Formats: sequence, structure tokens, C-alpha cells
Amino acid sequence: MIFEELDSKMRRIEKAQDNLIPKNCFLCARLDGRGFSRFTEDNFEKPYDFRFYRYMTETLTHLMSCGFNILIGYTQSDEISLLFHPADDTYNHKTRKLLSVLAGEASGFFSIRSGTPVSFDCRLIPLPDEQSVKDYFAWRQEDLHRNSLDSYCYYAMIKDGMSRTDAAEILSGKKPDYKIKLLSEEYGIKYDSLPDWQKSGCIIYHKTETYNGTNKKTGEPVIYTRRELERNEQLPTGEAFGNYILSFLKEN
Ligand SMILES: Nc1nc2c(ncn2[C@@H]2O[C@H](COP(=O)(O)OP(=O)(O)O)[C@@H](O)[C@H]2O)c(=O)[nH]1
Ligand SMILES: [Mg+2]
Repeated sequence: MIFEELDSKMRRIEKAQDNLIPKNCFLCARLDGRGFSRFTEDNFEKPYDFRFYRYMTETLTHLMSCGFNILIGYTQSDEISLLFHPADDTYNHKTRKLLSVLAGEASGFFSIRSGTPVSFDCRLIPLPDEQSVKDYFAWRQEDLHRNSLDSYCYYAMIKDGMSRTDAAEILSGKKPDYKIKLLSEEYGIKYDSLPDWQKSGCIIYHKTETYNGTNKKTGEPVIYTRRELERNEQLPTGEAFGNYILSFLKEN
């Protein structure tokens, strides 16, 4: 078979699996560490470790600077959510390119930072409207709230010598108020006083800063702007968090 015939036959077969994200939606990607329960077990403080969190925020910063136009990124636990800028059209939003490049960039970056080969999976979520954008981020933040309270209770009991089965059984079906009281009265941990990043996560966003400078050729004073990454680790919660996320869509 001559090359041109083979090339066109094989490309047709390959392209049959190519999907595109629809244009009329807000595109979100979520990356999640693969097998991180096991990976974190031996390498990091339980339930939360600032070094692990730093690797996650650095990986998020990397994802926001690696060639896509990302409006905001949110990280909690071992996951990262990226909200694409409505104007982004990288790779024509071909799913296989977005999925593989984002997962590859996150896996490579985190592995180098942590010194251990790890990987992230990635999914794409086409959100149909602004309300779904609000709901999506409120959902991921609420997931953290629940997990952080559970994890603090669970590991306080384990560190106190309780078996994993007993600790899980005590927490099963209990309301948040019970868990907050248990932490405070039995273990002296005030849930409200724990660091915000452990309970609400972190948002990274672009900010345009204005600077005064000098034109090197003419010596004239000039004002210039630069797009920089900022982080917010004191996030609002619930409905207010959803509205905070929407404010970025309205600004841009
Ligand atoms: N030790 C430690 N573990 C963490 C930290 N942040 C997230 N994790 C763990 O990462 C895991 C994330 O959950 P999940 O994605 O469902 O588990 P996976 O499927 O094994 O990756 C949980 O077991 C968390 O306890 C941290 O700061 N320290
Ligand atoms: Mg995971």
C-alpha cells in the first residue's frame, strides 16, 4: 500500500474517535490524583499536610500558565477544577487533546515537585449555564467541608488508639453538629479555628496589575499592565461562593 492511501485510511479511523466540546457552554475540567489515599498514607501528615497542599497549589498555578486560557482554578484535597475562559478555543476544544494534555501537565509537574511518580485523571464538564457554574463550584466546596470534618474526627480517634472500623462506625450517619462537638469536647480541636484552606480550598485567578515604568529609549514615564496570578485562601462559602465564582465571568 502506498503511504498516502495508508495515511488517509488510518487518519479516518483515528478521527472517528475525535469528539469536540460544544461551543455554547462553560467548560470546566476536573483533575483528581490517582490512588492518592495510598500515596498520601505514608508520605504526608493526616488528615492535612501543608506540603501536600503546596504541591497542589503549585500544580494548579502550572496548569493556569501552560498555554490554556483558564479563568479560575480551584483546588481542594487531591483535586483541581479549572474553569476555562469563554474565549478559550485551545485545540478547537477536542476532548482527547484537552484530557491528555491537562492530565499529562498535572502528573508531570506534581511528580517532579514531590519526587514521586504519580498521575492525575481528568474529566471535562460542559456546564450549560451560569447557574450550573455556581452549582458545580458550590458542590466541590461542600464536598471538602464534609470530608474535612469527617477526616479530622476519624484521624483524631485513630491517633487516640481506636481501630479504623470502630472510628468509621462512630461517625457513620452522624450529623455535622455531633462531629464538631466530638472534636471539641473529646480532642480539644475547634473545627472553626482550623485553617481555611483545609475547610474551603483555594482559588487562583488572573489579576491585571498596573505599574509605573520608564520607556528605555525616550526616558519618558510610562504606565504598563501585567496579568498576574493571585490566590484567595479566605473563600466565602455556600451561595456566596457561587456568586464569587460568577463575578469572574462577569468581569471578563
Ligand atoms: N495525608 C494527607 N492526605 C490527603 C491530603 N489531602 C488529600 N489527601 C488524601 O487524598 C485522598 C483523596 O481522595 P480520593 O481522590 O477519593 O482518593 P483516591 O481515589 O485514592 O485518590 C484522601 O484519602 C485524602 O485523605 C493531605 O493534605 N494530607
Ligand atoms: Mg484521588
